[in-house]
Amino acid sequence: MANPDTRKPVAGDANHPANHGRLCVKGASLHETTGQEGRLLYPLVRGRKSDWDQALDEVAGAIRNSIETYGPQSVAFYLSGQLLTEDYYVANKLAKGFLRTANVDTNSRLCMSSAVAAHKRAFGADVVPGCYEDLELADLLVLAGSNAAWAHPVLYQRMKAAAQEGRRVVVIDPRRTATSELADLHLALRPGTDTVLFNGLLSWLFDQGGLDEPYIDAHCQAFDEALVSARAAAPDVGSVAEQCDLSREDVETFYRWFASTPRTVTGFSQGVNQSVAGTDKGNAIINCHLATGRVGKPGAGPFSLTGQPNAMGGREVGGLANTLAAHMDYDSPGARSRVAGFWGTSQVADGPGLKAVDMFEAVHRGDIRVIWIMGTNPAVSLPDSARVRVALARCPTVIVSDCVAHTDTSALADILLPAAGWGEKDGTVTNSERRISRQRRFLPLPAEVKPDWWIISAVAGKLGFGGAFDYGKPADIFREHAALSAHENRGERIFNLAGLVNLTDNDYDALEPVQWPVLTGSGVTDSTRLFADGRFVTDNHRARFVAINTVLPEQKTCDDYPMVVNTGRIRDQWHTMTRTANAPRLLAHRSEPFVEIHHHDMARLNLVEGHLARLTLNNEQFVGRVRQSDGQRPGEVFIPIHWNRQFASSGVATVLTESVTDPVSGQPEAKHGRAAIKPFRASWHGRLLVRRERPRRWASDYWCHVPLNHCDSWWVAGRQPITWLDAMNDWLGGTAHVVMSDPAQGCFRAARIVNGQLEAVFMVDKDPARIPDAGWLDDCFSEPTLSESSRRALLAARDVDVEDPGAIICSCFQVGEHQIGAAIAGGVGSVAALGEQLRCGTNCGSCIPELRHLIEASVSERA
Ligand SMILES: Nc1nc2c(c(=O)[nH]1)N[C@H]1C(S)=C(S)[C@@H](COP(=O)(O)OP(=O)(O)OC[C@H]3O[C@@H](n4cnc5c(=O)[nH]c(N)nc54)[C@H](O)[C@@H]3O)O[C@H]1N2
Ligand SMILES: Nc1nc2c(c(=O)[nH]1)N[C@H]1C(S)=C(S)[C@@H](COP(=O)(O)OP(=O)(O)OC[C@H]3O[C@@H](n4cnc5c(=O)[nH]c(N)nc54)[C@H](O)[C@@H]3O)O[C@H]1N2
Ligand SMILES: [Mo]
Repeated sequence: MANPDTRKPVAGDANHPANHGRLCVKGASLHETTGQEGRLLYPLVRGRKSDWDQALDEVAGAIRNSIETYGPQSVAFYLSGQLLTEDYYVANKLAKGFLRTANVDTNSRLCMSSAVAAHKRAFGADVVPGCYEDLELADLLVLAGSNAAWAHPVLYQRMKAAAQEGRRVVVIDPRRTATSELADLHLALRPGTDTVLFNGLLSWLFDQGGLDEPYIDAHCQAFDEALVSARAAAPDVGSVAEQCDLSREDVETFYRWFASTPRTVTGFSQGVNQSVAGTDKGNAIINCHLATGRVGKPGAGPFSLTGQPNAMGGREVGGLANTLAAHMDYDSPGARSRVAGFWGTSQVADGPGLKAVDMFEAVHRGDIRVIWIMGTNPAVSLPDSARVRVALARCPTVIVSDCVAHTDTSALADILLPAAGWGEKDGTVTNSERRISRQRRFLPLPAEVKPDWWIISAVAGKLGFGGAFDYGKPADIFREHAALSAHENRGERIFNLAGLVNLTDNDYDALEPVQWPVLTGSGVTDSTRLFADGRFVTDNHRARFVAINTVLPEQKTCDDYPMVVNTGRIRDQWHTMTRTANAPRLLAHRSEPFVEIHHHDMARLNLVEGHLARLTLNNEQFVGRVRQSDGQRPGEVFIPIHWNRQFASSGVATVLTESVTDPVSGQPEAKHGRAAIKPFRASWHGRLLVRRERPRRWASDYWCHVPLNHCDSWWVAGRQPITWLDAMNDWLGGTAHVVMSDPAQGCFRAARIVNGQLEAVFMVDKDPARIPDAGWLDDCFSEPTLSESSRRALLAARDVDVEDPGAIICSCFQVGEHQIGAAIAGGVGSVAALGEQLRCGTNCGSCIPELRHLIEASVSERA
């Protein structure tokens, strides 16, 4: 937990072309997560504190022994889009160039690999043709499988601000999201049916004369095959409507708008990529853009919205198992010898390695015996994560480089290496529009912490490859990376940083954000948009239509597991929350795992708002708070991906998503799990607050850890009744001083005060809705001596003289639902007026959809 007051707040860079200085609430809270608390500060070997020399010997020894005994493929690297390009480059080079193992993959496999594969199929290379400005210039913005309001909030603010007269937005997502606020048309399609919708669009464009035939003739190939497949799969609007479970009118409206709007951008994200048909979905979208000649033009193009800070950089260095390096695949002509010559090695891996899901299966089987995981938390994020944990537990040597000490993956590591985190590391990242930005270090490296590139290079040195890994600083690596991209590149490879090869150290430090390709001299081109001239990077320079013959995933639900499980992100948490959970204000929006479900299902299944529900699949379970959401389709639930075993008893979403992958990209299906659902029958619910660093002895069937500003807290619940007076001292870490017990109401409250300071509070109720908010109590923990009035108010859990703000809606200014409700009741009728009165929504803006929703709800209630 951070003390927000001791660190300087973070500000955006007003000159950066991507955000113009705007930050989302996670970015604006970064300073609360950069402390040393919870950090991994020194190497650990089998649980024992170690030093670098010994830890590096252990890593090098394990790799060497495994290669000698079992061959190079027994060693695997699992990398991440959290790494900087320089880190990534060095890891890829060591594994593929010197250890001769092709088993290098990255968490981008779970994220962008379907988009990568779709780009390669259509354009000949993994290229996002457009840029962010296109999302502003578009007259029709289609957002497919993207909740940008929460997942790309800064870009979303740009899209929103750019709404010019007549601009339309279509959101394609099975559930209503914060992003649908922007939608003129929301297509809540049956999950997985995007290929039908876009196949249908292609055949409709043909029927209606909406094709750009000259463009197709001059710049594309294989159109006829694509059209035949589209017509077979989606012959007419009626068939599309039926398969996608949409109304005919809505489908037709979308098709008409698409046909009549030259400036159309289709932004797509995980609702497209994370699917058994992810690559086909991507190509079905790109097909429609090619058919209308809308690629790489201002305000027109398909636009893959990338997730991680540096997913793109990882794609550029070749971190995916099927690529070699610098946008060259193993089978690109001459690639292996070119790369071997450049690196000065004869040990380049022979061919593509195992993709993430298969890689962990090979670990499970015992074929992979050493795995080095850097900057990712696969015990939480891979599908069927229960099996992934078994695989890691079985694996003879698991090496984990992370900046955080306790994660679900580090718990299974034999060797733990302390890596530098944001603010401490130095290098470059690339964003969705191919823009390379410097990330500059401004904090010292704490304790024994080292940057990832240093750790990997040091292991390379121990293995005898020091000459090829003799890097003194990130600039050395970047120049080499740029040089490889330009090496023997006469325009065949569009990823080319020739213009950055000769950067001096000072140039590198001062590097301004720049989009690739970056060519030199007379070859200088404008990299803002690519392919505008209709010349692609396939062999014959024509873009390829792809025939989409996807057989729709058969209904995966069954009598035992009837609910469709959709998983995704929430506004204020990042992935497995190893860092965002350190900022208490980021937990204020949603503090617990939850299940969003339609009220018809709630009624049918006896689920109650605010109580707990239990989702099960095989022997695994997910327990979360029930949230009624009529933006859910009946029969489908949405659960967040962020909670893990460090923060909740049963909050891991991936136990409900099975290891099913896209046949082309290998990307796992993460949006379409299945489960049985029931109320989690608790005889009591509680909230425990404890001053930090105190002994805690308690156990409950359900718990969820919520760090607060001045204390630690847990939501708890139990199936069996407990005699509170007996259990109390254990739970509070000593004698309770203030106690209130009302067994008839199932209500119990206790607090412990030591030397005048609040030490612990426990609140129990059979109805969780009656448990008070912890905000006021949290502040009481900071009082050096608890005042008499606070003491009296302890059991009410709030200062009775001050209004209770309610659940926090605006994280930036900590404005709660009750305050907003009161303002609306008092006549405030717009988001702007709310902002004037309470400041909510005036910083990052990501709560605006919820503010608008509250205003609308109150209007419709009054009506
Ligand atoms: N707050 C926050 N922001 C983040 C992240 C984070 O952890 N937290 N992570 C970053 C990363 S790495 C990524 S990859 C991005 C992801 O960004 P997004 O892809 O926007 O986020 P998700 O919530 O994973 O999924 C998007 C939507 O896909 C919908 N969906 C599910 N099934 C289907 C389907 O069959 N068809 C369609 N069309 N839609 C479907 C879901 O209902 C969901 O609303 O976010 C990035 N930004
Ligand atoms: N069911 C389901 N599963 C999903 C998804 C989904 O939508 N649904 N989304 C998928 C997607 S798109 C993604 S991107 C993944 C994300 O899943 P992960 O990659 O597993 O998630 P993170 O929490 O980002 O893990 C990053 C880890 O790296 C550490 N770290 C941070 N910075 C550094 C650094 O500089 N160096 C090192 N060595 N370590 C660092 C963090 O502490 C953390 O432990 O999850 C995927 N899994
Ligand atoms: Mo991602």
